Amino acid sequence: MRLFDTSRGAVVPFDVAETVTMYTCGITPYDATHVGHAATYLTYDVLQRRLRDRGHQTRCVRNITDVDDDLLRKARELGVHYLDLAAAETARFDADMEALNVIESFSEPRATSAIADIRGFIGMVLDQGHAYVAGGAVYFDVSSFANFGQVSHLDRDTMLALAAERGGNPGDPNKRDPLDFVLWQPSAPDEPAWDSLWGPGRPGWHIECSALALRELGTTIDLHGGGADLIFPHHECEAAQSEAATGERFVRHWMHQAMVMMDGEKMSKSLGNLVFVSDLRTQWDPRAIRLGVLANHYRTPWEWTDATMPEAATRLEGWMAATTDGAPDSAVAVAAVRDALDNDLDTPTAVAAVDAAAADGAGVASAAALLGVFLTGEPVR
Ligand code: 5CA
Ligand code: ZN
Repeated sequence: MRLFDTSRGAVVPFDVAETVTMYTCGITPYDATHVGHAATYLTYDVLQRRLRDRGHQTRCVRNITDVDDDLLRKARELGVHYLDLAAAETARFDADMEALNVIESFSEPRATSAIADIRGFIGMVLDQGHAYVAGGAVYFDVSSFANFGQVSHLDRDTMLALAAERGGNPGDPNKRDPLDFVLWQPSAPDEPAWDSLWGPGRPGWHIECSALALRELGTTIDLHGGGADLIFPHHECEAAQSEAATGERFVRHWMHQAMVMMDGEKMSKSLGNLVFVSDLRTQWDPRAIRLGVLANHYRTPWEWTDATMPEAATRLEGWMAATTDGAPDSAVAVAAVRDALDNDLDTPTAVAAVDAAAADGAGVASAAALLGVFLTGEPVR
């Protein structure tokens, strides 16, 4: 199997042992799940299905960011406890993932479950001389880590611009370098705070994923995923602090889902150009939602339009119509889907192969199942 690796910038062999360890960045539960989130989790779902088909076991951890600036702001606006908001939105997310038949995570740990792990992890980074304490906060010292840039390969100006845009607060006067990032920070008066050696506070964003990956999967993981919007700063910072803490390689393979767009911009909660999975589910078969996403390649940004769902529903009908009692199940389509998925998870080619077999009147239940679309019998999760 070959997959594009963000860090190496090329499609490379994905060589793994029998058990494959994966970590994908999960949701910040302050609003409902949109199609962009769903695309990310469907991509790692299809990857896991093919790995299992190839005889591997997969362990995919997906965190829940249940303490964070956006979540705290929304809870404040609504006048509810942030953990109540997080629990309600996590339950909606779980229902969406179940409807889309996304394989259950190996574990789904919440950031607030990891405060002790995070404090210990920050201690490791400090002990190794890669962090400093200033103003009740702990910062990662980017100048101490020669490999900063190993994931994103961005130049310093681009890093600074992205850090400013994505909550990195480069103007913080306590920082020695504007690219330094926070591992622990003092909480505002109405925010949750936990005791620590550096004063009461809460974790920085990146640290939860490093601490949880280490706790749940160990020092080095086979594959780390998430949307391409996380390459910098989130994944770059994760890699730096994890390798600074353990002295070992953090991730063997970085795989990123390109952005799903709407009206020419990244689909996002903050811009409001979004389509919620829970709304789509009231109108469409969830298998068609899955097909609407998988008709696009994970590495190319694509636009969600009004035509996406009708096209996907027509496709699903065609597959179902071909898969009637007595129609032979197409072995050609199964082989073509496997080949396409092994070639950098080329789901559009896989979907087209199933279309072709169905158009010839062959049954496509086995081929569709490789994509997580169950035309007959009970769905497998
Ligand atoms: N909790 C953090 C990660 S630790 C976070 O980014 N949460 S999120 O709710 O904003 O996004 C959840 C996942 O969906 C992330 O992997 C993110 O990269 C991905 N994502 C967000 N928007 C899109 C989009 N428009 N297209 C594809 N993936 C997206
Ligand atoms: Zn993350």
